[in-house]
Amino acid sequence: MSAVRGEFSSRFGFIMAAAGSAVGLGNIWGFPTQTASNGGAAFLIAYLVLAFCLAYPALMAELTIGRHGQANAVSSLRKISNNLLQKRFAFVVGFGGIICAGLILSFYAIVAGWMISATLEPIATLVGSESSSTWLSEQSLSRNLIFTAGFIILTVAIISRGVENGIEKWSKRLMPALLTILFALIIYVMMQEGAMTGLKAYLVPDFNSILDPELLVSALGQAFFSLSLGTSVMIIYGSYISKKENLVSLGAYVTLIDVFIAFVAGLLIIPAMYVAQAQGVEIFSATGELLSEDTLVFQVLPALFDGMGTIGLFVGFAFFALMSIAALTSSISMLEAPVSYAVERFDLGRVKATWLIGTIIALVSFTIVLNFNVLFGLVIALTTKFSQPILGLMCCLFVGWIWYRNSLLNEIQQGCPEVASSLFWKIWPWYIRFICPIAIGLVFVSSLLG
Ligand code: ILE
Repeated sequence: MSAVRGEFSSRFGFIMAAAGSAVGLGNIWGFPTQTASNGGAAFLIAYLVLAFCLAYPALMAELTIGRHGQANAVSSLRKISNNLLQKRFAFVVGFGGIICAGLILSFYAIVAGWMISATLEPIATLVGSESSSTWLSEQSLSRNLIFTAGFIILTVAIISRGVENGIEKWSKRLMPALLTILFALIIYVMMQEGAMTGLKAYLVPDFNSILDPELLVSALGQAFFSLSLGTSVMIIYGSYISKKENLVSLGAYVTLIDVFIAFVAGLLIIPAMYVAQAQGVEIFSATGELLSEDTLVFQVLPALFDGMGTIGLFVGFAFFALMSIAALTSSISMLEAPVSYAVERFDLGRVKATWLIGTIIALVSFTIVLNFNVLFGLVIALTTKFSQPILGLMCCLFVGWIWYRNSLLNEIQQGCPEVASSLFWKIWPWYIRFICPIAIGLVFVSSLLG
């Protein structure tokens, strides 16, 4: 074991880091496009309810496992296991989450690479370098490999500096930058023609679709993905929280920020779609359905920015910088999951472990880039559709069925004595035992059938 474990130095630092992990492409790209294709505000309401009623309790399960274990995901799960069989199960769940995080990072880095090249493209246009601008804007092997590698190096550089000087310091810088750009863009888009129609579509619910099972399943899936559940990340971030901290309120802040940013991103993306529509870019079919979720960010919105002239260059720059920052704060958490394990299990130095794992992940990313049509969709489906819900479910089973109720509640009570007298926390272990696994199982089965 390494001599001194890292720890977040402040509440604010933890909240920024965990919210940074949660707030990613899932919020700024996934949530608004899902909302637009699933009945607007009805999806928003379902998402809000499910995020607080199901995803928050599951997030608390993962944070509590980590804070109790004060170790990487595998060791933390082992500490609450009572026999050899359970310890084996702990390894499967913890190590499975670590692999899942690494695989998510390997496709996330490719998408983030596109975001960074799209951020640089307006700069190349502004300085008049047409050849660079064309290279940056077109899909090519060289561009994709270079920017994927660049993004992984950036992630490695932050993680190799450790918890306080790496994760915490950079999350504290990047998250406020993300919020500033997001709000500046919203103000700009709201002033354009067509924005109000978009706002109405986003905020006025069609109550007929709110109980549509497909909508509920998508909303729950989105809530779990967005809180980075089932990837060991929240276990490892939980392990860096001091015993004096109030875990209950920390988890609530993270959920609130995650939901808030998804909501606010909707205020940007959905009105922007209607602004684009007003400017003649085709977004919706004659029956009002979103034409394509995949092309929205890389074709529809850039077409909108192009139509704005020079100011569009600045808006495009800000938009893709926002996406790149959101991706970076999530990717550092995905790398921390395997790195913390390697450091503690094999007694490797942090810098060495980070570069080693970063290199392995880069090799996986390159393999995906080189076999894009076959592997890209496959890795996304494997991690987000299968592994995340299954591992998230297993974490709930661990806390609900294996961890002794008293020891579990004792852990949460440290730093939050009110838990002892709260009805919610009396019910919570049952929730984690029955309701969360059933709900996650439902999402999983429906996504298999869907
Ligand atoms: N939570 C992030 C997102 O919403 C990632 C999920 C890390 C796997 O994009």
